[in-house]
Amino acid sequence: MMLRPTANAWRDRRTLDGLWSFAVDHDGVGRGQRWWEAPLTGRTEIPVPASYNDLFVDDSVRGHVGDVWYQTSVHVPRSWHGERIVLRFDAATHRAVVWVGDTRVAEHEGGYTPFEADVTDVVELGSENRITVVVDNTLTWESIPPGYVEHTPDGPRQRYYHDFFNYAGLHRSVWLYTTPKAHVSDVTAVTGLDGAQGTVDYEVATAGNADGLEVRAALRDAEGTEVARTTGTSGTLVVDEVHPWRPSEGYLYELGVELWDGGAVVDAYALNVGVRTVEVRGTEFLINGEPFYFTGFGMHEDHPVRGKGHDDASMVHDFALLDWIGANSLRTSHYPYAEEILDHADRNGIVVIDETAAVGLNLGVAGGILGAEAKPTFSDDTIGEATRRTHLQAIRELVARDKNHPSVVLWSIANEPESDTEASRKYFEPLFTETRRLDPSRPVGFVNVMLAPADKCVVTELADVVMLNRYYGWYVHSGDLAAAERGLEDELNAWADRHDKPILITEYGADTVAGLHSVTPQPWTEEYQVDLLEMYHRVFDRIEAVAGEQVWNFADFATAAGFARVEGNKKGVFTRDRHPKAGAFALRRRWRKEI
Ligand code: BDP
Repeated sequence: MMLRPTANAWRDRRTLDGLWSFAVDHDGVGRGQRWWEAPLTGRTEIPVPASYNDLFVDDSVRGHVGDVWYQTSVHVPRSWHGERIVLRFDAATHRAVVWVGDTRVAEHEGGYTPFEADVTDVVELGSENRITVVVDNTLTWESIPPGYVEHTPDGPRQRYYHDFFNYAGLHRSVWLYTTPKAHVSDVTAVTGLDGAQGTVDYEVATAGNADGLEVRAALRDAEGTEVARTTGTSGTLVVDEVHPWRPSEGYLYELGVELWDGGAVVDAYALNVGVRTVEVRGTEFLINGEPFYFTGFGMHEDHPVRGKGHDDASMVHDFALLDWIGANSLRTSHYPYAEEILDHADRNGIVVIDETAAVGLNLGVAGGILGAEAKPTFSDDTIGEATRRTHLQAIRELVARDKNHPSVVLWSIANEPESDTEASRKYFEPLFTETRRLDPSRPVGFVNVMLAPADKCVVTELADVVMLNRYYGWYVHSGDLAAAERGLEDELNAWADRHDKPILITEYGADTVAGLHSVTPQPWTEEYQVDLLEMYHRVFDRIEAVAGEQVWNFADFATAAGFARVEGNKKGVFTRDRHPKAGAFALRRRWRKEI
């Protein structure tokens, strides 16, 4: 529904990234006192994009629960007169309200998908415009991910059921951009392959009195040569001798869409398209009709100092490490990542499992481990109808944003929810139905937790693939890899017997403190991480239905404080600053087949 801002002969854009004013609303008074009506007092400066938590050496900011305020001012050029002007946030975690001057222009729930406001009639052309955003990081029973606030004698504390730090703020870019009044508002491209012939089925939505205008679509190859053209708001572009998008080879065409009024183009938008197919057949996951075996990681958007703030330098480096280690895929655990990352995956042929922020919908044992109170998962007082509405909206926004990325081959609608109760099945059934309705072209799955094995899980039968996170040798049979190997193999065989579906191992791994060594099998050492990974690989290679392995995690990452976490989760095969542990070399040997 929401095309990314672009600049061409008909459109313009400017980023609002940089230093903004910032105020933490410790007493929760900003909304009542209408802080958007004046310059923020205190005037701390903050970089956008970044999480605010780790920037200031102040635990009351790091652990703040509630509102923080961002403010900047932007000059809107006079030359934009007559255009439609839009203010867009690539993400505000977890919810935000936006004002331009004194006018409230946008409000959004959900920390990892974009939102925007048409501000054409609000901005003053040829002058400075004040933009104020209040960002609320509170997790509730109505948010995705869920959580609750505990009121303690020392103030409010955010509790949650997922294992990564609740970073918040403006994590991604902010844009002011224009489109013509009559404009292309959405493009959907679904590709097909038939021998050497490729097809691009496209659909264009228009807005702003565009009825009666003609839509023209053309496809150009990577050299810029036009290979197909047609007219109409929807249609099929056919490419002979197509160059498909393939894992490890991100060949892209450009789909150019133009809006014509009589003899003139009035708007144009260009989209990268990779021609590929995805299909699940029996226990095989097929890309372009060929069996694909996933190698790679569950990742996190997580870095020192800026937390979940997107940064191109880190992205390029992380992809270079994926290439070095021989990974062909990643999962956007446990929330939609910045769109820049999907673009980069498209171009580099990295296959993506695209996940919603529905993590921690499991308030039993898992909650206990993470330091939040164990409660019934699905109930009127916890995860209920309101949560599901937010979850549905998160799925809609994810599919709308990412539907055109060739790298995205599978939707993951939740990570490790409760899935062994009637209530869980009732909760998830409509979510699967809606995801398939929104995008019939991709398989849909969810990630199963160890507490719901094959004979107990009642949600996996709704999914196209089996996705499993398993911790034999870590949370169970700790330090005993022989017992772990038997446990893992028995369990995977049980899954393979019950479901005729590909099994993707979406998590396996061991916490490892870089530099810790032992000649006997000791959890937390580098040797143990290597031994554990190699044990899993032996088992995977013995079970035909296993169609992929993604290690938990690519790199160490920040979590809430807890007795099982050493300055965060240490299951990375790279440290948080991206130095390899021994496990990284072991994976490289396997995945690159180099001795
Ligand atoms: C799984 C979760 C992941 C955790 C991991 C762990 O999916 O987010 O970080 O376990 O415990 O339960 O390391």
